[in-house]
Amino acid sequence: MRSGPVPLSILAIAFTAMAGLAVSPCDAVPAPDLDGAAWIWTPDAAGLNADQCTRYFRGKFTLPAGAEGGIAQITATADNYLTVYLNGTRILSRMKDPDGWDRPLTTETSGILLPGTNCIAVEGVNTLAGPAGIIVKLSLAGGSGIPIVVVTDALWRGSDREAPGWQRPGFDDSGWDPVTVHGEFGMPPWGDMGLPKSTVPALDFEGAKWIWTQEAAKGMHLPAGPRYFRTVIDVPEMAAGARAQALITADNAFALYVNGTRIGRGSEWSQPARFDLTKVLTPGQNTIAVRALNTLEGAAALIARIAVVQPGADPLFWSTGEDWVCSHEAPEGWQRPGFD
Ligand SMILES: [Ca+2]
Repeated sequence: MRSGPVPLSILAIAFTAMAGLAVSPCDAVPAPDLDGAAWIWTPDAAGLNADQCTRYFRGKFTLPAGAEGGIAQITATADNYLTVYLNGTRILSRMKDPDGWDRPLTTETSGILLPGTNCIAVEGVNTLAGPAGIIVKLSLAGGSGIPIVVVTDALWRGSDREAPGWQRPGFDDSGWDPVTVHGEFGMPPWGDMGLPKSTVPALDFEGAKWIWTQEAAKGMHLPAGPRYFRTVIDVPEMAAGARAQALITADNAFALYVNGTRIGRGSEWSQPARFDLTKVLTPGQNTIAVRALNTLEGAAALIARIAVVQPGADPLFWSTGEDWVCSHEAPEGWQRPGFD
C-alpha cells in the first residue's frame, strides 16, 4: 500500500453521455412554486417506495440579521400527508385526503423568522405502502432586501421518531439521518402539479474527465477498494438568486464532501447524482473531496462537474481533470480544507 498522494490517471474511456440533467433555476424573484426543490424521504425508502409510516424532517437555514423581518412564502406538498412547522409554529397542514399531493399548500408568514438559525420541520405521512415523499420551498422577500430561497435537498435530515421539540431550531438533529433525495420537482410520478417550472440549461458532464489513480494507466483491471480524490475551487461571491449544483458519479460508488461536510453519496454509476451546493459553497476557496469505491476488481472511474449559475452572468463550471489529486489512503482530515 502506498501512502500519500499518488499520480492521477485521466481515463480515455467514453461512457454514454448523460443528457437531460437539468440545473436548478435561478429564482431572482420569489414566487409560489416548488421549482428547484427536491422530493425527499428518509433513507429507509426503497427507491420511491416506503412502508405505511410517519417520518419527521428538518431543514435548517441561516438568515443574516435584518432578513428575518421579511415575508416568507412557503409552498409544500407530500405523498401523502404533511404538517409543516417554521421555527416550531405550525404553518401548513393536510392530514386527510391522501390523493391531495397534487394540490400543493401555500402560505405567507411574517414574524416567525429569526436572525441566525431557522428551521423548517415537516411531519410526513405515507398512508399506504408505496411512493412517499415531501417537497418544500420557502422564498423570503423584503427584510434585508436579499431574496432568500430554502428548499428540500440533500442537506435535510430525517427520523422515524418524534422527539420532544423536534420542530424547533435549537433541537439537536445530529443523530438524524441525511435524507434520500428522490429527485427534483417535476419528476415522475408527481410531475409539475400545475406549478411553474423554469426552463434551465442542463448541467451535464461536458468537459469533465473520468479520473482514477495512476493504477488505471495499465488498464481497467483495478483492485477493489476505496481511493480518495481532492481539488480546490475558487468560487466568486454569489449574487442573490445564484444556484450551485454538483453532478457526480463513480464506478462503483462515491461519497462527496465539500469543505469537510458530507453532501451525499451514490452507488449506481449510470445514474449520476445531483446535489444542491447553493448553501454549501462559500466565496473563495472550497475543498471538494470524494471517496470513490471500486467494489469489485475491474473498471473504476470518477467523474464530477460543479456549476454556479448566477442571474445575468455566464455560468461557471469546475470538472474532474488534471487539477485533482488522489491518494490510496485517507489520513485524518483528508476531506477538510487546509489538509496537505
Ligand atoms: Ca404514498
